[in-house]
Amino acid sequence: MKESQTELHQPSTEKRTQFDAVIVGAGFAGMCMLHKLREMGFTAKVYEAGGNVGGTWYWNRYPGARCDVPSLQYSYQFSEELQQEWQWTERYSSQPEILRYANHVADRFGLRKDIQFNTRVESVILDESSRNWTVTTDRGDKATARFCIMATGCLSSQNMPKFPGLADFKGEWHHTGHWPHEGVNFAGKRVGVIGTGSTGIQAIPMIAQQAKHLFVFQRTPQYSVPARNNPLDKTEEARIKADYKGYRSRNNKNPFAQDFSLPTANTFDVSEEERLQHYEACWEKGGLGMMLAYADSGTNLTANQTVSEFVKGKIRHIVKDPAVAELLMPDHIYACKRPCLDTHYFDTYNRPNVTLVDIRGEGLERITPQGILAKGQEYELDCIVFATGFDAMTGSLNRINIRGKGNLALKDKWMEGPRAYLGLSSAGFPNLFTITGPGSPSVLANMIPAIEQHVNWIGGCLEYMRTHKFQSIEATAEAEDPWLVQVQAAASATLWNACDNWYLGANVPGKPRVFMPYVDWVGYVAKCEAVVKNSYEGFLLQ
Ligand code: N01
Repeated sequence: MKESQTELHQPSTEKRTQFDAVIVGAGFAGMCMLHKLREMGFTAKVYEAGGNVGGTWYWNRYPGARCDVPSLQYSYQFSEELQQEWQWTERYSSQPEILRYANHVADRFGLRKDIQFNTRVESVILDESSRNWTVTTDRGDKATARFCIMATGCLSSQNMPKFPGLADFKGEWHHTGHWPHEGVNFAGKRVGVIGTGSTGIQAIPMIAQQAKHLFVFQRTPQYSVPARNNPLDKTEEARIKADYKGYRSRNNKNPFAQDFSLPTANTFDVSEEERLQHYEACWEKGGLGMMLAYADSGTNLTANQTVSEFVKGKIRHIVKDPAVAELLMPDHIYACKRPCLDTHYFDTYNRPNVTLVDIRGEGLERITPQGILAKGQEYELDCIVFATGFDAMTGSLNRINIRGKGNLALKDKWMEGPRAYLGLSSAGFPNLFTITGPGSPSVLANMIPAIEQHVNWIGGCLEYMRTHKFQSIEATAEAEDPWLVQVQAAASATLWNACDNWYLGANVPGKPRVFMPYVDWVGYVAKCEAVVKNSYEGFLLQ
C-alpha cells in the first residue's frame, strides 16, 4: 500500500473521552502496546504527532536510512503468523521497507481505528482525587484515562543545535530526523552535511552520488564497519522461520537481545596473529559484532585499543589521500560512541566531488546567507543537511508537560537526570509507564524485542491489578534510588561512559550528564521477572 493512501488526516471530533489507557506515540512501541491492551479487553486511544504509524522510521526518511540490526531480528514476535508471513528482502532493512512493515502491522491488526494521527500530545496531568490522567493535545482533544503509557521513543526528538545565522541562510536545509516526504533532489547542488554519527555515515555516500559537490563538516571522526548488506539469504530465512520462537528465545538470552553471544576469550588470551585474523573476519562479516570481538573489548582499554587500531588501519587503507585519512582518524574509545555501520562511507572520501572539512575542537563559526563559515573559510552551499542526532531518551518525554502527584513536573523531577525504576515507572507518577524509558536497556538492546518485553511486562502488571482490584501502581523512591546507582555502576564497568556520547546526554548542550540506558539486557529481564514474582517488589500498589 502506498503511504499516501494510508495517511490519515481525519478531523478531531472527540472532545472528551474516557479510556482505560491513553498511549502517546504510534511507533513500534505504541502499536504493540495498543494491540496488547485490546487483546486484554482494555479500551485505549493512541495519539500520534506524525501522519502515520512508524515513529522514528516515519520521520527519518533521509537517503540511506537503514536499520543496522538484521531484519529477521528487528521485527515483532508477538504473532507467529505475522513473523512467518512477512518477508524481508534484505539482511538490513531500508527505512521504506520498515515503514511498509509498520503499515502492514497496523492494517493486519486493525490498529488505526484507535489511533489519532497528526495530533501532538501537549500535557499529561494527574488528577489525584479521581486517579485519572488527563491528556490534552494541540488539536484541542482532552481524554482521560486510568493509565497513561508513554511510547514516545528513545530517538525521536531531534537535536537541532542553535547555529548562529541559520535564519538568514538563503538555500534549503533539512534535519535528517524530519525529512521531507517527497525527498530532496541534490542533483547539481552544493551540499553541506553536518554530523558524522550513524545517520551522517549512512546519508553521506548517498548524497555524494547525487550532489555536484558535497562538503562534510566533521566535528568528531567516527569508527565504522561495513554493514555488508545483501539480499536476504533465503536459506537462512527458512532456517530461522522453521523455529522462529526458539530463535527469538535464544536471542533473548544473549547480550543486546541479538543473535550474537559473548565470546569467552579475552583479547590477550590469543596471539596477535590470531587476533588480527579474528578482526579481519569480523570486518568481512560486517555488522555490529566487532564490538564483541572478545569478552573484554568493551571493558578493557588496552584490549579496546587493538580494535580501534585495526579499524584505523582499514581507514588508512581505504582512503587514498593520507591527509584526508588522518582527518578521519577517531580518537575516542571504540564503541564508546554508538558504533556505526556503513556502505562505502570511507570510500566516499575518494570521490573528487567530496571535501572533508575538519571542524574538530572549534566547531562551525556560523551559517551565512550563502553557506557555512568554518575556520575562517566560507563554503558556499545550496543545501545544508543537519545529521546532528537526537535529544535521546528523555527529549520526547521532557517536551510534554507531564505532571504527577503534587503537580510535580516530570521534567523538574528529572532536572539532574532521569529518575525511574527499571525505566518503566517514576515515583510520584502513578499508573504512568514509559516504554523503553531511561534506566532500561532500550537503545543497548535490539529495540523491538526490548519494546515487546516492556509491553508484556506492563500488560502483565495491568492484569495483576485487575485481578487483585488495585487502582494504582507506582515505583517507590526507595526502589528508584538504588536502581539509579545500579544503572550508573553497570555503565562504569564498561568504557561507554568515558567519552562524549548521547547515552550520557553529552550531545545536547546543558543536558545533565547521566548514563541513561541500562547495560545488562539479560540481567534486566531477570530482574523484571523477579519483581513480578515478588508481587511487584519496589512498586506501591493501592
Ligand atoms: O546522531 P549522533 P545520529 N556542530 O548523535 C554532530 C541511531 N541510528 O543521528 O560527535 C557540529 O550519533 C556530532 O558530533 P559530535 C543510532 O543508535 C540508528 O547519527 O557530537 N557537529 C555527530 O557527529 C545512533 O547512534 C541507525 O562531536 C555536531 C553528529 O552530529 C543514533 O541513532 C541509523 C553538532 C550526531 O551524531 C543517533 O545517530 C541512524 C554541532 N553543534 C541512527 N551537534 C540505524 O539503525 C552534533 N554534531 C542504522
